[in-house]
Amino acid sequence: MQPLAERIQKQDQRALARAISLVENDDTEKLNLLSDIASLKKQAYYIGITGSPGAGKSSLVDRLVTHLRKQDLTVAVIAVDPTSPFSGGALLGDRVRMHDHFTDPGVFIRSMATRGSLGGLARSTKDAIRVCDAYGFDYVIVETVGVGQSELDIMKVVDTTAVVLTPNSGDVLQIFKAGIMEIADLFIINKADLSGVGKLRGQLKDFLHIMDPDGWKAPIVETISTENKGIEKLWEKCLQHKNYLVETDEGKRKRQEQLTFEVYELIREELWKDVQGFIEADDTKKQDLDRIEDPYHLAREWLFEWKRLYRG
Ligand SMILES: Nc1nc2c(ncn2[C@@H]2O[C@H](COP(=O)(O)OP(=O)(O)OP(=O)(O)O)[C@@H](O)[C@H]2O)c(=O)[nH]1
Ligand SMILES: [Mg+2]
Repeated sequence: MQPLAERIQKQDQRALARAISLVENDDTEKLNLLSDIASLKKQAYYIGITGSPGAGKSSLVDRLVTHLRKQDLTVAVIAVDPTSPFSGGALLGDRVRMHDHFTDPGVFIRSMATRGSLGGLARSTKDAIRVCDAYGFDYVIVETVGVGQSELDIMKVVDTTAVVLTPNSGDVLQIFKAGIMEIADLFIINKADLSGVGKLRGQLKDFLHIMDPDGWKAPIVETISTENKGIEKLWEKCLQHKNYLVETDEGKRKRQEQLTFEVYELIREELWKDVQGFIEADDTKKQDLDRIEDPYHLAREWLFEWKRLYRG
């Protein structure tokens, strides 16, 4: 096992931070590290919190962390910030709103940005979740902004996905269109101190009625994170979903499906790096790219050439 993996197993937070930087920068050591880490898996529970900018996700996560710490549970928070090329420092403090937890050894907070990561933000976030799991946290909470493909991808690895909505924001339609409704296990109406809560709840129920899934029916919880209201109820619903996943074996199925997907994704990524290197090392190929007429023909030709070279 790699020394870094060993240090993570011994709960060295600096090693944890370093490992996440490795996956974020798509370091050549990444696959070896992740492979060692996979064998250390400790069964943390993953929770994803998504919603529009400013919906109150970080404030909610902050309250949840406090709630968990009171029960002596440890937690890692990964804040995904697709808009920012930076991570760490003051920016993280401001966006994540968790100043009180930064010095608590039972809490680890990390922001993931687009910087580096060839495999994409979703890929490096999933790897970071795994690294936090191997460290031995009880819970890993992932905060993502917005409703893009990369958020949807990230939400596929978490066990419970909570979607945060606010009154009078027009969020519901957005979320419905983006396909988030299908993956939501829990809806949070935050800023329930504002007017329009009843209307939002009604709209949400209408959409949920259209969906009418067979198994788990996503509950709606109201919170006012600034006043620490509704947090216990929110946690209760998270645990209910967790129990549902365990009792029905749905959780196992979900994780297994995700692992299969990841094997394919990793193969695709590694193969592509290989093929890309092969293309970019060849100047005539680069010239060909400037005058493509038939992309199908070119792709087939290059793949054929690459296969002949590498498969012997
Ligand atoms: N009135 C009211 N304001 C709230 C509530 N929760 C959060 N806010 C305020 O909403 C603003 C955004 O809160 P954040 O927790 O940073 O929201 P976020 O969703 O993490 O924001 P981004 O990470 O920037 O997308 C802050 O000014 C909070 O004080 C609430 O329940 N009621
Ligand atoms: Mg935030």
